[in-house]
Amino acid sequence: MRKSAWATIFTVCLTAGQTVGFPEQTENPTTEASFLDDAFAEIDSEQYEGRANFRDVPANLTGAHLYRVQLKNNEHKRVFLDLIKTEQIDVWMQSRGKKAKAVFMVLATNVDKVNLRFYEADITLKRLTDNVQKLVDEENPSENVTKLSNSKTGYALTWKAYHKASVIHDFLDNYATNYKDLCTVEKIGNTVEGRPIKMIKISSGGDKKRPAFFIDGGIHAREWISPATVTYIIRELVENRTAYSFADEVDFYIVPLMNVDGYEHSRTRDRLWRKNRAPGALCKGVDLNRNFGYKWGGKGSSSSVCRGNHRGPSAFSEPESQAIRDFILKFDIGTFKAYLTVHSFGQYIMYPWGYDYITPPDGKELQRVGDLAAAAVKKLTNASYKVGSSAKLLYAAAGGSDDWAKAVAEIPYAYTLELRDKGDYGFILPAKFIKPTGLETMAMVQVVAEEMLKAERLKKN
Ligand code: 0X9
Ligand code: ZN
Repeated sequence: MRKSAWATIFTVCLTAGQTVGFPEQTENPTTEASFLDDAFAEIDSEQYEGRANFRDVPANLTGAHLYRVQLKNNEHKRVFLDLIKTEQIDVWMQSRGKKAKAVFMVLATNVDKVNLRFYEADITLKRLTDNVQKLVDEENPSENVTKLSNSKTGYALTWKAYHKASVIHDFLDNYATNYKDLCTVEKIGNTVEGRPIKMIKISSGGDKKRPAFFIDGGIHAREWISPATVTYIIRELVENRTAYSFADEVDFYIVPLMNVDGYEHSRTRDRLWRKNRAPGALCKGVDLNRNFGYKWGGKGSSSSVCRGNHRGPSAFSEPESQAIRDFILKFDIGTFKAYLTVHSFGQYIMYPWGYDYITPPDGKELQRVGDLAAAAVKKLTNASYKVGSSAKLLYAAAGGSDDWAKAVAEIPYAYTLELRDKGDYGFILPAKFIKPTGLETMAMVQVVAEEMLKAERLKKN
């Protein structure tokens, strides 16, 4: 496999025992706040191997509460950290900074204990629901409700419900058949359980060399809004193509559902499953967003197989992450100019680095384009998205597809999108939000594509 120039430089640097590669801006590492940040980043490391977090046994969500909290000072953070370590709470989302926030779930059996602990520490909680199972039951309309669309479009996929993997894949195949000049579908690999990983290329064709744009969805099984939104983008680029002047200038390569096995597991067995379905005697699954091969094994990634952020035995140990790597590296470095990896939730537009609290040399440009995307969304649907580097906004987590895309595949405009919502429903976002989320994500794609094209034109002139 061909190695990029940067990858070679990194290898040389690392053998020399240094951790350089990019000029980096580091935050003061000695403050109390950063001590706590590192504690959060390392929380899932082997020291805290626990039992309640055995995610192979689906949690009983009946009577489970969901809360939002603001961690206003270090004491708040310490209490919160302790509840994570003792596995009394299951964190769905957390952010850093002065207004550090978290959304977390408490199983029915722990509700009283946890409430008491927060009360003693004088921390106010906002309860979002007292029965997570009810959210799950009401999230997705039945197939009967959506069936009618099939006769109109020729495919069963709708944006009124979350659909099974085969319906998503049939939608791609339908486009390959009905839009032969525009769409091609390729199986770029197989999952651990042998399901196909499908990629759709949307391109006006011909020999013209266009900048390429890669989008991955559904790395994390439970983030259903991701594949739903990415298929919405595909539909826009195909059926509503004339609305986007950039569409003919860019070649799109889109994998709407990377973690096919995990998604199916989340649909049928365990709604909150996150990882792939890699086999394991004790626990299954590797977090595919900790398995990519740049700074693999670093902060915020666990070697413990039962953890939600288990990084796997080695970089790219998993067929799902391998498929993405091998597909992208088949092209010359410089072909891809933009990479979006689509997740939920929290409403963030984030750029590298994720592996540590530092930003790449072109961080200002990534911030500028991110700000433009957030402004476009604000205008369109009034939803607010925060923009920044992912480690600084959320937490440090090494092995993400975004960092790999930026550092190794040398894709300049690499972003992670955390879609809706801000935690009212979290991962269990009702299907009625698919359309507005799709609409605003398309606006982000448009801004990134247009700004990337502008930068290309500037380079040429
Ligand atoms: O933790 C993650 O993988 C992402 N958040 S999520 O809630 N969707 O799981 C954030 C990833 C940001 N990027 C990197 N850390 N590289
Ligand atoms: Zn995710």
